[in-house]
Amino acid sequence: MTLRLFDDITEPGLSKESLGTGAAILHGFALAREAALLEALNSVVEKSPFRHMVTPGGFRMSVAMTNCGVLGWVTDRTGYRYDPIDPETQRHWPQMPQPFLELATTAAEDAGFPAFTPDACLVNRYEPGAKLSLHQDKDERDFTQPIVSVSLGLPAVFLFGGDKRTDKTTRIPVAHGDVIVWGGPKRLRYHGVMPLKDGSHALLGGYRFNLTFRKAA
Ligand code: MD3
Ligand code: FE
Repeated sequence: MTLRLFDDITEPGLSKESLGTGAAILHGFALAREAALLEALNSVVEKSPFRHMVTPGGFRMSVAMTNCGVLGWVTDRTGYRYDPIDPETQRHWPQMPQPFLELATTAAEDAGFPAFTPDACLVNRYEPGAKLSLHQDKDERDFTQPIVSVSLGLPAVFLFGGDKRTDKTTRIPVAHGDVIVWGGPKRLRYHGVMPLKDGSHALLGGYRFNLTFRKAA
């Protein structure tokens, strides 16, 4: 039993939990604008559909991905990069919807990063069994800018590690509507997502979606 003695509760069901200097989980932060977010997510996916990308090593990722914003994160046999063009559609990625941008900047501000200006939003879709192995997010230029992660749909467990791949990890359960801000000394920590368990979410069915907002350029 963990006593959350230092949670900063502003409204019922909304609480901020520190994950150490630079990182915080804002439980339920995305719920107030849930309908607008899901509508915006639909509009992005209509223009740039989910696809399973291939790693430089030739493995098909179990997580399906798309992007919105000026830049999108892509991987293929040639490597990882941020690209202004969706390689599937050969068009620019869809614009970052206003409700996405507002959510990301207000969450960052709440966590102590008042000048966050994301230009990229990677959208991950997990089906049961899909996972993300331990990795660092280091394809961005400016590590003083945080990353904001928004969880939607089925619950999952994040793995939060250290500055080396072999450092011990802690498990962080995340639910629909939770937002996590990773910045400062936590920005380059190893992290991953445990294989998604089966289930059905009332609004999103048998999937988990995660939005990560980044300043890439
Ligand atoms: C910890 N996505 O897309 S962000 C990713 O649930 C990714 O799909 C996760 O990792 C997902 O790259 C959620 C979790 C995250 C992101 C950045 C971090 C954790 C972090 C930076 C430092 C430490
Ligand atoms: Fe990551």
